[in-house]
Amino acid sequence: MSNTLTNSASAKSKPASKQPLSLGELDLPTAVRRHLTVTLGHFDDGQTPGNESDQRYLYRALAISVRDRLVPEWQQTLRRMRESDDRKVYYLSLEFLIGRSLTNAVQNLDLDDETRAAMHAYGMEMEDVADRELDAGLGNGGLGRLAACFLDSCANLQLPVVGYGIRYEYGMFHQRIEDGRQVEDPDHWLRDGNPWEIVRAESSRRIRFYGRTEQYPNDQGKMCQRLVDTHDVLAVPFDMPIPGYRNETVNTLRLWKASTTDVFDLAEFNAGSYTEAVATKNNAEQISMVLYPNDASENGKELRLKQQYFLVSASLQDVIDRWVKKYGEDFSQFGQKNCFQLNDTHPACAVPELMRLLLDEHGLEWDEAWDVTTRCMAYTNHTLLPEALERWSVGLFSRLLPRLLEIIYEINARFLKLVDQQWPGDVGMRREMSLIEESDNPHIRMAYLAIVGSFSVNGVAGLHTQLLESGLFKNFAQLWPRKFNNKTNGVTQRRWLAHCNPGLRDLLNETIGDGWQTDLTKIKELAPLATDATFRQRWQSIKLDNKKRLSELVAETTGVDFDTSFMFDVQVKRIHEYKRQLLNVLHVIHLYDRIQRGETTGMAPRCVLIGGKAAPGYHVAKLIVKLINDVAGVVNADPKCRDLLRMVFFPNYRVSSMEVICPATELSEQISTAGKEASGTGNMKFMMNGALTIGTLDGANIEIRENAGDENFFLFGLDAPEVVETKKDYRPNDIIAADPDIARLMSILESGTFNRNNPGLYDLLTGGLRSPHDPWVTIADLRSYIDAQVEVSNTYQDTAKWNEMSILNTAGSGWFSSDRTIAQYAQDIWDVRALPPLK
Ligand code: B1H
Repeated sequence: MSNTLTNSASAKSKPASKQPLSLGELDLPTAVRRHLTVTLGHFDDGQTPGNESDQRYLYRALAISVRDRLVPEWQQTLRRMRESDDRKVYYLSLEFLIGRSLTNAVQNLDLDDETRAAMHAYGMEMEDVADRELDAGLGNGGLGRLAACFLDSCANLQLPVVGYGIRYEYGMFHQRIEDGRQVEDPDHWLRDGNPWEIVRAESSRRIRFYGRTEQYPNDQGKMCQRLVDTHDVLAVPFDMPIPGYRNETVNTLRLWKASTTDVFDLAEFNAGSYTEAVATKNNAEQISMVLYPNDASENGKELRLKQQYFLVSASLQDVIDRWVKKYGEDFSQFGQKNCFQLNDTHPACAVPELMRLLLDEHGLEWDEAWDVTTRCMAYTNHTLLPEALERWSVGLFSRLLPRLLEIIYEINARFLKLVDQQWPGDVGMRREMSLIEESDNPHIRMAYLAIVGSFSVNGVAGLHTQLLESGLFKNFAQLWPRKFNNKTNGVTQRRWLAHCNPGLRDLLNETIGDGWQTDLTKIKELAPLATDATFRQRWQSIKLDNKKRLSELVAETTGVDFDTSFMFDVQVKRIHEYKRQLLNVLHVIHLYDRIQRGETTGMAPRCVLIGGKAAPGYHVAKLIVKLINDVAGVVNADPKCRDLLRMVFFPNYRVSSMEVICPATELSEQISTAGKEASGTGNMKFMMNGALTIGTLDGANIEIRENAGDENFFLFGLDAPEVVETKKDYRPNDIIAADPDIARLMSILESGTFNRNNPGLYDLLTGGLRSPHDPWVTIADLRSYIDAQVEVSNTYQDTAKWNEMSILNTAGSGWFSSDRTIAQYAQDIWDVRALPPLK
């Protein structure tokens, strides 16, 4: 058989295993055709793929062809990793919100023109084929997307970093709106297969749950601990390539799938209960079945703790196994050569689990093991919200992970001695700082466990880190001031500017060169062009094209007509009370009221878009979704609003929708209660794409304002200390009564304008707004917000001014590249450098 896949000249002289495989060097059209017909067995008549299913085949054939091109560089990078003795980093995260991979790989491999041409042969545009890819939605929101941006930047900087996560069978649920309400459908993203993963069954790990600990004498007669009678689950790794930007580097994201250890249990099989034995398989696989959709609230479910331990144990065993193969049982250098970055407390079991592996499986003494552990763990905190701080019941923990609990108790006992030295006799301090929160139902404080076990603790924006040090972790910051540091979040400009906004990308490349794609500080060279009238014209026309693209998507998904001559005013993010989508709605009701009263002078026409998912069990958030839909319904049906106001709830907001939304946005709503949003990252994507921000002094907004210039940011509301002050004597009803605009909009809302057939529906929301205990002090910020929106309106009508400000926002966004964030992690925390090329 003639083999077109190998280089025939060298095929003669080399043994088969050494023959270079040039599969990736087939020209793209041939590769696609081959995969379509041979790999996927699809009938290819060379005609335009007529239906959706044909297009899905074409997508898959293209994806595999592009993946083939990645494989040689991927293998090279793995060899570079193996051969290097430098320190390596493992990013442990329960979430990686990757989104789509095809277009990212095409861009990073510089295959745009080839791909386009190959698809034209099938009468298809590349974008339409790429649209067939389902998002890998293995995350809730900001925290998961940050992990994905970080991996991109690590590959771009050629850093020796591996991501470790869970291969959820079902990702973030699909959101559908029915009668204005959110309905959740499962997201079976793997149903067509996943061309971006390679299973490595040979590297599976055994994970042990339940059971009990037992003392036994080892070979040297030393008494040791071991776990017996455990229920075991297998962790099977699936690797995904993370391509660097045109730099011959492809890093790895390793995702674990849970599987049964044996096809069936022999004892049970012999006892005749074959079906029961096979059914245990199902049980094991539950662990990686579904992503928990509770952004920013812990839920205490046993399955969630199983997921956390499953990820942590599999990943640590993986790293240790490779260590032992290379360096033997000498762990003295393990801490210097490895670093585990914990993405929030979700993987905080890594601290006691590494201790367990070193003590029980590798025979280290406590002090040695603790020294190694605290040299390689680093913890990132992502939230100050008390309801999101993880605490696990000691009872649950002792059943599921008995040995880990023993180790946590020992860590705590030793830690409390230190507390006693620092604050002699201060029992209050002991109680406050203990890793165990004592009560009838004691709980483990996972954040404290992570702090005690790590050499670095960081927040995700300047204000957030300050608040951690002065509030939540005050005692720990006093004890270990040098552990605490800030790493302001960032986003990758390659996905969030170059890929999603090709019009702007081309304009930037033409005017300042393309260096910004790998060094976003260069984007400041744009600033002088802000006053150039011709440039501003081009800037505006790109925005208009992007608005047309979004407008088509909005029409397709909701039937609402977004007029592209209106201002596009956008708030997309998870639905949460602290993010204050309600404040946005109150402003829309105010505009509606003005329109009803004919008081429209100076009002710039707007299209208001709100999108985001509510946690399925978060009743208030779901009610807010319903209200947004109901207000939109009334506004869009009112002829008086037609020329001034449109509103839409954008369903199933996800990574791939943000790629269409952010380039088209003109006004970015970042309106959380000050002190509540740790950082935000959507705010950065909008800024890069030239949106102006209306926002509070919260999270990274503060740094956005500093970098854009105060005059190019619409600031409103209380700052974090003022929020604390306000809460001491907060009387929203007085504010409402004293302000006619606010009184009117509240009465419109409370009189049932938006819930004609459902009286009382929104009482929970209006009652909350009027409550002196409203934690989000929405009414306190409303006047200031309305006034800032008037400013926005006025500015928008001065097109030249608006464009100038827009350009200055993009020009000021250099700080918000995740390349900068990751360079700081690499320098200050990880102490790692770029991988050297192969010798
Ligand atoms: C953030 C979360 C989060 N903070 C619990 N905390 C979760 C907490 O499934 N859970 O249990 C999931 C997610 N997510 C976000 O992190 C912050 O709210 C944002 O402000 C920040 O930008 C983002 C990335 O740092």
